[in-house]
Amino acid sequence: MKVEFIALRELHLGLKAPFETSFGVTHKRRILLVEVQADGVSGWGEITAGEEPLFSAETTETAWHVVCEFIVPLLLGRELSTASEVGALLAHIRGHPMAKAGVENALWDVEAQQKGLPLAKLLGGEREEIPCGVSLGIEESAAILLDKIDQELAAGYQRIKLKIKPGRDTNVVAEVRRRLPQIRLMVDANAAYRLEDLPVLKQLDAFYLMMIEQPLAWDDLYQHAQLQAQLQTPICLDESITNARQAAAALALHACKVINIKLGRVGGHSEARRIHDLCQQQGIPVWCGGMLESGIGRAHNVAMATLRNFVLPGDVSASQRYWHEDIIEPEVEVSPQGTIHVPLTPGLGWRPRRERIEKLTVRKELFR
Ligand code: OSB
Ligand code: MG
Repeated sequence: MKVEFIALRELHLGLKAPFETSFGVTHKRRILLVEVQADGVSGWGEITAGEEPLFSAETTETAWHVVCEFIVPLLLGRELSTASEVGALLAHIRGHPMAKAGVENALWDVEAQQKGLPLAKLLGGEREEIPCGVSLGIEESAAILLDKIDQELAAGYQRIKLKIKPGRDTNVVAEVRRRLPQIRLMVDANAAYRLEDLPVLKQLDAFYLMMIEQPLAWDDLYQHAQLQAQLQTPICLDESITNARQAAAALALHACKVINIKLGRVGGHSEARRIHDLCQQQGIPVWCGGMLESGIGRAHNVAMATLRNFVLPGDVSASQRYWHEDIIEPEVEVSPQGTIHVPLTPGLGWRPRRERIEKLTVRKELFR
């Protein structure tokens, strides 16, 4: 594959409803799309950086800068035999995994199309459908939240994840558990607690949650290990797992019992697969996280989640939960059984809607 052309686009998509986590409220997404052409084939990737540096250090703006100034010059005009070579070419750039992932993943799409394979197959995925859950933001009241949960369960989703923060945790979870004692339920704190909050976190053990996601600091492993030793509920790490070395350290320290894999957070498909393989060897289940992606990022998530050790329902759900109109066709749909059927066509399996993408684009940079 000779990299002939790279386009970086920023487009704005308003969420159907605001999404609140312990770190803030998101109303609209500033989405960065990477299009890479090699040997006449176009591949697409999405950069999942947030608008503000609240989930991780990256932002839409830092990713734009790093792609244009540092990543494009390394790749443009280069001959690659596989997308898996991109990681080594970018390894000396410290950090910025989301910027790297957007570009690397576009090349995975190119490679899959060139080989006539669905991306899932090229990655070594085995599932024909993937199990889906939903991530629900913090709401004004437990009553509002319960209505949303009812809706999602009726749609077929296999597990419910609730965002929590100090003061909006045990009370809300208790209420949900009272009404719905049987459902597969978990919580995500997005690093809102400290080890001193152990008494509150211990109270959560009473609700037999599947797991508690990222209770402590975004860059911590050691305190999570201390916490896990005192909690019954399995800890799942999200923010802290930025690459396969961190995953190995987390497992060696017993800092978690589950890992959430996000393509952007770990720098793309190659590193995601390394984490997946490591967890599989050590008997640690993984699931695919979400970052309020457009259809492009969502399609990549679906492909990754077909790998064998993605045994738990992820945060990959239907396009229509987020957007009035997505930028791919068809949209990502979820079956009444709470699964997404993996497409069998070459590449991503969902077609980017060029006209709509162009219409939503607020800036673009083209490199030849
Ligand atoms: O921590 O998993 C998270 C969204 C934005 C940033 C971080 C997270 C999330 C979600 C939503 O939980 C997942 C989704 O539905 O895309
Ligand atoms: Mg999370």
